Parts: sequence; C-alpha cells; structure tokens
Amino acid sequence: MVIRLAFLLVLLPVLSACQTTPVRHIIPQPSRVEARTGAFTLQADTRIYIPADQPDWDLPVRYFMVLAQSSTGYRLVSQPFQTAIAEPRSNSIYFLPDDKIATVEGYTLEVRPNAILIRARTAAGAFYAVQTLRQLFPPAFNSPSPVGNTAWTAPASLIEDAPRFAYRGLHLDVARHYFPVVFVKKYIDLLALHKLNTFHWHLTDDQGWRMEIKKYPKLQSIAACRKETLVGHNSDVPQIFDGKPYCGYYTQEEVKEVVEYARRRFVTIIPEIEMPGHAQAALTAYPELGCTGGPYETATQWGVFGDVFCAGNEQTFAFLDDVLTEVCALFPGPYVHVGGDECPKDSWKNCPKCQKRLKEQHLADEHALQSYVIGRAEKMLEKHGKKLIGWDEILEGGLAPNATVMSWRGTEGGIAAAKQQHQVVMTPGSQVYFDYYQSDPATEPLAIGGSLTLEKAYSYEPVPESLSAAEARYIIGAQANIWTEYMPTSAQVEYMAYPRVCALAEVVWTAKTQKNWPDFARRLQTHFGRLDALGVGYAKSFYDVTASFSNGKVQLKTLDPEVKIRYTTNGQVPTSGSAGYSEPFSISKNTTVKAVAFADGKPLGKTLTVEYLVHKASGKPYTLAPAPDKYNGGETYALTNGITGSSKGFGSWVGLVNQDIDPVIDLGVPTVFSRVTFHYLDAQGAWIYPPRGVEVHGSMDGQNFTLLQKQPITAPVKSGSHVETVSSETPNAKARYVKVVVQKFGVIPKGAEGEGEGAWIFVDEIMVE
Ligand code: TNX
Repeated sequence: MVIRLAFLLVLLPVLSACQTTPVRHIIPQPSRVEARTGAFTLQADTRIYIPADQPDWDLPVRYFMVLAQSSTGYRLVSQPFQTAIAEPRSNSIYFLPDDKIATVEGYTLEVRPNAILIRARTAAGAFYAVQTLRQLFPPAFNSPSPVGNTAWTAPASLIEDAPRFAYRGLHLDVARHYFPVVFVKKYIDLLALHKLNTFHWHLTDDQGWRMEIKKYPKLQSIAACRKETLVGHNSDVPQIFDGKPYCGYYTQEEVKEVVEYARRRFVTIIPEIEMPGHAQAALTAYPELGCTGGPYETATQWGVFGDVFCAGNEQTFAFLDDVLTEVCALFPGPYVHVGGDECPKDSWKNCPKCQKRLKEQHLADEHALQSYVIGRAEKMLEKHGKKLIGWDEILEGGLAPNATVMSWRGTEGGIAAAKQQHQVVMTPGSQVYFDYYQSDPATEPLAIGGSLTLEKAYSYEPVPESLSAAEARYIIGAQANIWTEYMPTSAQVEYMAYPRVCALAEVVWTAKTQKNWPDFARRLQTHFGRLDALGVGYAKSFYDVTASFSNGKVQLKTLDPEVKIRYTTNGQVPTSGSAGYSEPFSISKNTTVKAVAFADGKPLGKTLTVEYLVHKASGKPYTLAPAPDKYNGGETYALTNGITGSSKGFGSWVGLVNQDIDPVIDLGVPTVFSRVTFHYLDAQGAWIYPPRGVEVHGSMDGQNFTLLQKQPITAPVKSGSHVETVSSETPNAKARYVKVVVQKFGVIPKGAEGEGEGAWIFVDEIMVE
C-alpha cells in the first residue's frame, strides 16, 4: 500500500502533464486556476452536503440546485452534515465554511473526480464559487429548461479566487425607459453570473418618476407619465415625436420583490432619487416645488433641463425628506444615491427665495447652494442610518461630510474626492458608458454617440496613476452605466450591456496582473455559449470587421483574433467563397471594400462596407496642432485615411471646439495637383457648425508656405445633420507639403441649442487631386 502510494506520487507529475483536463474558460478570470486529472460528473443522485449551523449558506446551495435542476432535470437532494469531514463521500458536493479563506468574498473550489469541495469564509464567497462552478460544466448547464443527452462533467481543478474591488457595480436607467420587473430580475441574475455585487437603480429623472411613494400619489398618476417620446436622436433638427403617452412605475410591493431577489444573489441595490436637477417629472406633479411654480411638463426629449427643485423653498426639503424616508425603508443597503449631476443654476439665480437662502446661509454662490441641498439630504439619510452617494458634481461648492462620489465626467472628480479622503466609485464616460456605440454607427442601432468597443471597456483601469497608495484605497471599485435614452426595449438594453459587462466583470474582479485581452477574447467564445443558453441577446460586434488605411494599403481586423475575414473589392457581399484576408492589400483607385468574419462557413458579424477615395494624399501622414482628443477620427491619420465621415456617427470625424483645423500634409515628394477637397459635418443640434472658410497653402520645405487658394464657405440651409463638400481649385500647383486651414465657426448664435458656447467644427477626408 505504502509502496503503491510512493509509486503514484512519482508518477503523478508525469500523468498530470499529459492527462489534465483543460479547465473550461471562466469569466471573470479567477486568481488561480490549476488543472488536474480527470473530471467530476454530476448525476441524478449526486448528494449536496451543507453546513448544519449556517442558515445563510442556504442561498448559494439553493441557487446551485435550482440552476442544476433547470438544465439537467436532476432533482438533487441536500443534507446537512454536523462535523468536519475526514474524507469526502464520493458523488457529492460539499459546501464548507472555512475561516482560513482570507477574504469575505473569496473562495476555493476544488473539483475532484469523485467530489466537489467549496470552501469560503462567508455565504457570499460560496455564492461566487457556485458562479464559477456553473462555468465549469458545459455551457448548456445554464439553460433554463432541461437539455437531454449531455454529460454534465466539470474538469478536475483547483481554483482559488477573490475579488480585486469590494464595489462592483452595474447601473440601469429606468426613467428614460421603463423595464418590467421580470427583466430587472434577469438583469440582476446576470450581474450575479459576472460576480458583480451592486445594482444602481436610477429611478427618477426628467422623463419619468418610476417608484411608488405613498405620501405623494401624483408621482404615480402624473410624474410616471410623459405625453410622448422623441423619435430619433436628440440632436436631430427638426425633432420628431411619437405622439404616444408613455407611463410606468414600480409599486412598493414590486420594489420589495426586487430587493429580495437581489439579496438572494448577494447583490445590493442602490436606489437613485435625483436632486436637485433632473427633477422635471416630479415638478410636473408638484409644481410648487419649482422656483417659478410651473406649470411644468414631464420631459419628452433627452438632455439637461433648467427647471429644478427650488432650493429656497422649505417645502422642497419636506418633500425630499418624506421621499427618502420611504426609500430608506425599502432598501436595506447602506447607500442611497441622490444624483446631484447636471443641475443648471439659472432658475436659482432668478429666484428671490433661493437668493434669500444664499444670503442667510452665507453661501458664496449657487454651487454652494447645491452643496447646501446635498448636505441636507445627507442629514436626512443619516437619520435612517444610510450613507449618501452622488455624481461628481457634488464636489462643486464643497463635499457633504461623509459623501461617496461617483466619478463620471472623467476621472478628475474621483481623484479630487480620494485626495479629500472620500470614498469613490469610478465610472468615467469614456470607458464604462455602455450607452455609447460599440461598433460602427453606420451598422448599429441608434445610440447616444461616442465609441466604446469591447476592447476599450476591457482596458479600463479604475485606479488613476496619479494617486498615492494611500489615496488609491479610497477607490472602492467601478461601475458601468446604462442610460436608456436610446434603449426603448429590454432587448436593446441587453444588446448594449453584453458582452461589455463581461469585460467590466474582469475590470473589477480580476487582479490587474491577471488581465489579458487576447486570453479574454478566447474565453469569451465559450462564455457566449452560456449567454446563448441564458437567452441573452448580446451584441456580436466582437466579430465585426474594422478597416484602416495607410501607405496605400487596406488593413482589416476583428476584435476576435481567431476568425477568418473574407472580403470583396467589387461591391458584392462577401460569401464563404470570397477571398480570405491574410495581409494588408493595395488599392490604387476609388474602391468599395466589403468584409465579414466567417467561422464554419457562416458569417458571424455584420458586413463592413467602406468606400475608399484614393487620391494623392491618401494614406499620407500630417501634423495637426492642437491635436483633437475626443473626436480624433478613430485613427492617427483620419483626415487622409480614404474615408469620409457620415452623418450617422461622429466616430470618423476630426473635431475641435472653437478652433481652426489646419493640418500640414506631407505628400512625401513634390507633387503636382489642381484641386483640394474636404468634407464637413453640419449638425447644429449637436453644436457642430459649418466652417467659415478655407485656405490652401503649399510648401516645398515645410517651412515657407505660399497661399494657393482661399474661399469663404456659405453653408446651404438644410434640416437635420448633413455632410457637405468644399473644393478649392489650385491650377498647376506643385508642393510637397499642403497646409489646409479650415476656419472655425466661432460662438453659437442666440436662440440656438448651446448659445454662447464655442461651436465645434468637424472635418474629414481631405483629398488632394
Ligand atoms: C449624463 S452621467 C447623465 C445622464 C445621461 C447620460 C447619457 C450623469 C450623471 N448624467 O443623465 O443619461 O449622460 O450618457
């Protein structure tokens, strides 16, 4: 016996090197995964052993049993065990409380061929072990109905795991659009699958108040409704409305049901009641709470509205106190979110009561008055033992003493708050606003704007480099936000959220050193199978082809490195028989490139269509100072990449605010040309205006320039956003360097959206012919 064991020990490393079963891909990636030999097979008579003296461990155990029963059809049985086990019984799964596990939400999961052992310090840790375990079985294990003919095996392995951040959040705006309770529950289930633990429920806004407040019935009868809704983008001129009333709210009974549902999944809900801005729906119901007394109308379009809660009126504070009292009674979590974002101060400036309050309280300005409102809200919450959390505008005019800050306008707010020793949740627009486009706007459903690919979401690092180690400890985690102006249906929410939430999961759970994009991209393929089983309508833009152009060559790429791209250059839709892409290819005349990713002979993503304009400057480098940051055209030399921007999205345009766009293009050698053409976008609803004029200069040395042509621009008057073309004739010109000065518009005129602000100009493809 002893001899046999020794023999085995010698042999084991050899065996495991060749016989370990690969561990199925897990998202988010655990701290440590060790593959071992063999596999565990779940059977109809697998026994589940649960600790006798830990009633809260019932939650992870039940969660597992319900999940397993749905897909396998097995009616698993659990039974308590009293004392520590010496040797696990075979064909069993053990849930083992273990004080030696270092962290509250950490766990170890050991899969042996004959038993599965889950160890955790708390029930939460055991719950996350279950979330990992469900990923070790075949993807169909996640199906809500029985799937026959499957071997329910999990590869033998040892997994040790713990989260990087304590706060791992996902937000949902139910004010712009209302989503039914069944969907909110599915949303929470998906949070749990991805080991997120906080659901930020944005319940009120200008366009609707969505939570029942018993003391204020008009919040239900009036504020939960708007008379109609904008169709199309907010920046469209003219705006079009659907003419249909839109209503919806959650009763307090439904709220309780959702809170309990979340509790059983170790998800804490943070309810958000917006104040003092984003309050137009509430004012419509109770106009006496506004500065002018109304009448007001629940907003029917998107944006920021000037009518806000009156800060000079005591009635406002009584109302907020009553509302928060009912909110605190329903939500057991430690935080209540009071908004605080985007509150225009004009109505307070013109309001005698607000000005009186300002003087009485010795407040410096209206920002200090906003801090006064938030400070009072904090006291209201403290009576109920709750902590205040708000958007980063609550920093302006001074932070309430114990406030937690959600940094959304970039990271500066978060950095400032951490330096003031306040807790921070990072949620910057550019990396975790999942209402932005995830792929080419030309082929995507209408979204708010911006560009946020899966890869960019994945690359997010929540701790800003500028913080010291001590300051960094105030960053308690990160969150992605789903604002639903452009998501009228639950299906659309899922499409925008997934798979970007999978990337977020890894941002907040996985250790920084363990993050690895190519590896994630590979694991995601397996994960898609789980999302399919769960009926999640995720976006497939992972497979969309993108193109770039330099030195006369077109380069094609997908986020998924492993699929085959097929393309055509004759305008036809690529089929499985079209040319396969292997390396950048040349084009020498105007060409339409179409490309799509294939696997097993089937197209995976959408078909990319790019119309390339080939001219003497295509693919040529240029210098541009100041360089655009937000609208940089999506690649380094966007102005000469062969593609003109479209009126559908801003992604490929180069844009600057109140500044000329004046690139110096290097054609490489002295070149003869007779015309220089550029395109601009006119979208005045989005503050994007036509340039005033254009100048073309030429130079042989890049130092001394000669003016070749100069002309003013008179933009045609058209509605909606549109692309215009401007050509400058430069007969017999010869130059190596061409400088094109596209002149800024200046300040937005009175009466227009954004009046008094500097206008943007958007320029794309500068053609030299
Ligand atoms: C800004 S983020 C808002 C929301 C909008 C969102 C759209 C924040 C605190 N305020 O009201 O829905 O942008 O991306």
